[in-house]
Amino acid sequence: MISSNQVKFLASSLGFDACGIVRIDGSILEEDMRPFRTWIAQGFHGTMKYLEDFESRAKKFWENFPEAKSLIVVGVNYYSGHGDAAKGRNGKISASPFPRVAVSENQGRVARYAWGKDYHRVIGKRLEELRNELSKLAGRQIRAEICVDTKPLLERSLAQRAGLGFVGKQSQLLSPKFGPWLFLAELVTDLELEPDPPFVGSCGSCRICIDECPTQAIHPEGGIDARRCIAYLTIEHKGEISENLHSAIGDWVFGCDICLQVCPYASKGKETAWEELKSPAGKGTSLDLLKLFKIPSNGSYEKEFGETAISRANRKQLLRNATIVLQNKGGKS
Ligand code: B12
Repeated sequence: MISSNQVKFLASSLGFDACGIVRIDGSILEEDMRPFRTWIAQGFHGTMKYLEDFESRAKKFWENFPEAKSLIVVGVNYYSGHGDAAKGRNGKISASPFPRVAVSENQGRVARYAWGKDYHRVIGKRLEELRNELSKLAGRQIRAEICVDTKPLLERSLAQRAGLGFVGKQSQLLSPKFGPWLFLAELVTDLELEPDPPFVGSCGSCRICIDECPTQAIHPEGGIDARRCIAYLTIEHKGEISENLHSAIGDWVFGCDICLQVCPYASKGKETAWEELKSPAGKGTSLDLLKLFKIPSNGSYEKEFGETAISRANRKQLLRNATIVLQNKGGKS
């Protein structure tokens, strides 16, 4: 029988920065689903239709894996370099001590999670290695489903249950060791493993992220209205962006990190050992906006950005974002 400590040792030797275990239990999955249901019912998911059938997909997923016993939740530190901090609504740059590096003229800011290679593939590959090593250790082909965003799992709640940190008001999993700069991923396995105690923590009375969000997307009790979130608007939303939100988008051409940067936990950021996730492996901290308009076709766009998470937005969306950022920059000078 494999112990949880053996799993954690293997995960750490493969480079995972955090690892915890959750025992699969219908009642905890149902408990996590309740706030999710309310969130959808309130329409906070905007046009992310794929979240509407999340619950039925989750039901199918568990029905197809009746022998599932444990969830191995891993965290991957993606913090690298100081990058380009951006100011929030009230002018705060960051609670962290990192210096501000301005994004130059004609450049649009990219959220940190997309600086390097696409994390879905990078982490997915390493989880395959973990699965193989666990099979060797178990002396049988274990069943383990890999999840990096791709399965109907509420990853942040699971990470809190696995003891990796707590869900902050900006709805990010905040790790006491890595702050908000942690990707989450899971192996759902048929291994019987000793679970970890859930992490107990909260933001207390801190509301910096709420006050600093330029579009007021964060609710006073925590949680996001995606329809106002710059990350949603620039990545997930396919149509026009309401004009009254344009100026708040500032110079963000893809994603947004303001509610992460201003969080007191942001200062926990330390250089990742995952070279694939650093700027040189991808497109880096910012994009040349004028160059974007010279990309001749969707095919060339895919060639340019296909290996990075930026390709989650299509060419039309990125050009829409670039137009808004150029207007914002023009307005300021
Ligand atoms: C849809 C989605 C989005 C949407 C909606 C975001 C949202 N807040 O839900 C948009 C496009 C806006 C988005 C943006 C970003 N995302 Co996103 N996203 C997802 C995705 C695919 C699903 C999330 C989901 O189900 N949301 C629905 C809501 C209801 O679920 P939830 O917020 O997790 O809520 C649960 C708990 O958090 C808890 N809860 C909710 N609110 C609160 C508040 C408090 C105070 C407490 C205690 C609990 C609590 O109850 C809920 C039910 O269980 C996940 C991957 C996954 N499968 O989980 C990645 C994921 C959440 N995203 C991630 C990242 C990195 C980002 C960005 C930072 C990217 C960027 N820089 O642009 C931003 C951050 C914006 C933000 N502040 O949330 C990471 C977060 C890692 C982490 N450390 O938390 C994830 C986990 C992907 C990954 N595999 O690493 N994302």
